[in-house]
Amino acid sequence: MNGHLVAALRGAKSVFVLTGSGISAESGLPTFRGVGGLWRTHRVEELASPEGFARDPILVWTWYNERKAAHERAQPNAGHLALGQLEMAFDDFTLATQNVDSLHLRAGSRKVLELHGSLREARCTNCTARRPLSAAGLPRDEIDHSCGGRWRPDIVWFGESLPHDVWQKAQEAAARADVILVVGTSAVVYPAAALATNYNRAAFVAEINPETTPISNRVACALRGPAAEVLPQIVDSSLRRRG
Ligand code: BV8
Repeated sequence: MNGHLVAALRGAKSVFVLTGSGISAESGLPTFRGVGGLWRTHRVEELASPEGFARDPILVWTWYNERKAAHERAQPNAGHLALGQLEMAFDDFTLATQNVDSLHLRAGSRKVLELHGSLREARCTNCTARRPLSAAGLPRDEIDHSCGGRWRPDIVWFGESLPHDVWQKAQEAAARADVILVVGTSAVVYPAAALATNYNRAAFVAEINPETTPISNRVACALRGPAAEVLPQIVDSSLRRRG
């Protein structure tokens, strides 16, 4: 295990974690851009954009209903659980996730910022109404809302801003962290990817990812392995005999 990272965590007061779909890969959920990734078999513009939704809301809900059902079948893995443990060891801990699968919450993490929303609810395009999504998502004959708007997934699509308060908190947490863990993200989607290395020159940044990414040359250490294997090792080594 990387001794520098363990030492940095042992001495840290503030920890920030950024996760992407890679941390859920070992829960059986497909990533976006890897082999078999969702963006390899689907067209992003048609499915994860306001224009795509306006053009074909039934296609978009069909896709999100399938993903919602997959989320329900999935279980948090050892990587999610390890981050839940790490959170309990620090008063100042923030986990910002790009994932909409709720697996961090199901793993017991509480200090979670969902940068791109979640698939727990739908919201109306025209009014402030919200409704919970069932395990199967939204019935496709209920897409229209009585106010004249349409129910849409409560997530952030391409070209849409991140929720203001969530984004604010994420920037502040990244800026004050002593250690930043970047787990399971290709670091190509902004502004989320900026949290890894753009807000804090002093933090010890570690990337946990089997592959290299555009930020790999800017991190202090890279652990080239699956999150469900690497994170428990990091957490065990760092929390043992921590003062
Ligand atoms: C914004 C929705 C501006 C939810 C997602 C040109 C035109 C238009 C926009 C842009 C443009 N250029 C740049 C932009 C901005 C755009 C962007 O960044 N585009 C990129 C693709 C170029 N960003 C936006 O549009 C954002 N909004 O900028 O607003 C604005 C400003 C002011 C006013 C108005 C507007 C909104 C971005 C959010 C988009 N929504 N998804 C959903 O459907 O899920 S993005 C989508 O990508 C997911 O949210 C996902 O989380 C995110 C990032 O992907 P990753 O999680 O990193 O997944 P990926 O497959 O890519 O990588 C997985 C990694 O895991 C790999 O590295 C792999 O090696 C690793 N891995 C695999 N197995 C494991 C593992 N790691 C560890 N363990 C393992 N076992």
